[in-house]
Amino acid sequence: MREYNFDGLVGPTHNYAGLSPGNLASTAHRGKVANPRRAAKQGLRKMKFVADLGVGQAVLPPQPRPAIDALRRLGFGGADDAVLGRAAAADEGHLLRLCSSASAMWTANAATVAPSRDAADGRVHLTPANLSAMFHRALEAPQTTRTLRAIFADAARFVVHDPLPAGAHFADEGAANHTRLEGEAGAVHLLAWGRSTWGGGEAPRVHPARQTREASAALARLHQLGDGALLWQQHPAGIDAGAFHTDVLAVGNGPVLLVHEHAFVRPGALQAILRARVGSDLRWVQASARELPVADAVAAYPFNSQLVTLPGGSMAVVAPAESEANAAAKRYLDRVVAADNPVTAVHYLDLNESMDNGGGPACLRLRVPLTDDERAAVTGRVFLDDALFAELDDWIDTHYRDRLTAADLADPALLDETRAALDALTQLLQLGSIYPFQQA
Ligand code: SUG
Repeated sequence: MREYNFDGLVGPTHNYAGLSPGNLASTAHRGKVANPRRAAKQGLRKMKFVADLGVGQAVLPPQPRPAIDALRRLGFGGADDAVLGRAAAADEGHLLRLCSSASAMWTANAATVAPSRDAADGRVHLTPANLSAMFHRALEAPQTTRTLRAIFADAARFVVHDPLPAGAHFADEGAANHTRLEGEAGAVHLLAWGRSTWGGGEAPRVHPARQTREASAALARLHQLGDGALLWQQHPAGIDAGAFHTDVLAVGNGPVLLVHEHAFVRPGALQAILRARVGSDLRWVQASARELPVADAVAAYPFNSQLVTLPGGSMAVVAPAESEANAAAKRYLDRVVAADNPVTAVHYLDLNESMDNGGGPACLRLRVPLTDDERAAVTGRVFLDDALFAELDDWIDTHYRDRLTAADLADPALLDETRAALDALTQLLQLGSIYPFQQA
């Protein structure tokens, strides 16, 4: 079994609309002029960097935006340009901004995944996240389901479930709240949640908790994890400090967990349970709030790193450049490398366009562990090699603007450009017609 990181290509409508309360970067950068071309290239360069480390790398396509179909369902009628104009005039353009986000780039929120080795039926399980907590993200679920079903089509090896039923009760944010750890004693799926609709646990007071305990429990059932699942609460103080997903304050791989003391409630108890279930090779590397104030962890995102296993068996951290610039975050990552664990290097990458919307290296990828047989059964040309990298780089040059503001979202030319881009992309990735506008 090998891990493949499915990164989301940043879509041509990448912009800063301040859509996510509780995500401090999103709120702070509202109205900033975006550069979609640079954003897409930063993401693509990260994919190449990870692939060049010898780590499995693949790509997921963006979603059609502005979401004309959603705007029509909200009562904006007429031809496409009329829909855009009417939506731009309503609620000071807020509905158009909600329906135009390129947020599908953060594929850690696309789905939750269980490898075939851990599921009772021996298949890879994927459940697209309903993303019910935020309207602009909930729009992603139907297309994510179509896209994953096109790529993981072989029903003997893969099952792509329906997203959990919509609504607050089963609000699900995908793998951003999921960590699979594995050591000498076994594998554990740590499924973290922020609130429970049935009751239990102290809820955050300032910012919304996006994932429910009930959703996490449903994922454990769907993925047939049995005793392999462990449900645990995110620390409400962490959420209130801006850690809207678990992956803002923790990242795990194999027997290693990098974790801030405000990531989970009762960290000592969690560590003891994991040591028993993962094994004595568990490496729990905790940052205290004194060593790394949670505000620095949220601003610099050292935990929103990728923690990857290299071909030789050691591990590397792929961190955002913001973590190198923040003294406390860098000291912590240096300590991780120096401590007794498999981590031997930290690499810092410039992902500023995504970071300013609250998305670091970890947000941009969905981890899919596959056996060689399963990899061979994947549909489409999605695994990154040098040829695909070069073609995607050209594709970005051809189709992306280097400047985008909220006012541009009503431009009918932008809609035409994004459709042309996605149409060309599905051919390049050999995925067939996965978008409704291609079937109309
Ligand atoms: O859902 N930002 C995303 C960031 C997602 C980060 N993902 C993980 N932590 N796994 C969100 O809050 C901001 C869009 C805007 O404001 O324009 C946004 O959707």
